[in-house]
Amino acid sequence: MPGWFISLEGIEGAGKTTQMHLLADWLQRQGHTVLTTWEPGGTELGQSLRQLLLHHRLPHRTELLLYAADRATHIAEVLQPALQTHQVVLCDRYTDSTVAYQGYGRGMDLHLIDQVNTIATGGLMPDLTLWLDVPVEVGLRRARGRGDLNAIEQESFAFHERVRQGYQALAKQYPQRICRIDAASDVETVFKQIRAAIAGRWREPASECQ
Ligand code: Z5A
Repeated sequence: MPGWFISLEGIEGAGKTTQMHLLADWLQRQGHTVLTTWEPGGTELGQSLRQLLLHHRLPHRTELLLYAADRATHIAEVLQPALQTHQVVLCDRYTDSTVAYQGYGRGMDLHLIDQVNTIATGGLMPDLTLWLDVPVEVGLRRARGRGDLNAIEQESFAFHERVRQGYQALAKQYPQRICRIDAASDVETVFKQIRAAIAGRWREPASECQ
């Protein structure tokens, strides 16, 4: 397999990080070289941006541009080099997070967000996006069970509902790229769906997930 780019998306507590590590192990056991990474914060500069983004209340445009700066750096320093050397890249959040959180959550103009995403990515999009979908009450219960809440986790229930609706809209808009995974069940059941989605995509690269 040449370089393959898979992003994992969803609201807080959807299980992205848990599933990304299971998936990395599974792919490695099949002989693939796998890189796991995340946004915001997948580079040294990104770590500083992450601190600003998650621990301060910033004006919305500032927030949007900092996510874009994090992404442009991440692509140049991490994603492109890995894809060029034929690795499988698993990325915890990417451009769909910006659409869902800044667009649907914050209510920023979706066209503006697309423009900023295009500038940041130069058009690099995942081959496959696994959208781990959970009801907001389930995701927040899991995330809040861990203690300290960051600025976004402290947003209202309605904010997180809008974010989830953003993912629903994206999945409808890009059915070939985005696979909805029912992430409300136990870890192994969720992982089984992910393996099936990936196997389906390998068999039929142009197929729709839903
Ligand atoms: N953000 C943005 O606004 N715009 C952007 O463009 C980008 C990001 C790129 C990043 O935070 C924040 O940045 C994010 C959006 C914003 N919002 N917040 N906050 P983050 O990276 O720190 O947080 P996160 O991505 O939301 O991660 P998370 O809360 O850790 O969720 P997760 O990775 O999906 O879940 P997890 O860590 O795998 O699991 C959470 C807990 O649930 C943990 O205790 C697990 O053991 C448990 N878990 C996992 N799966 C299950 C199942 N299936 N059943 C039961 N329990 C489970």
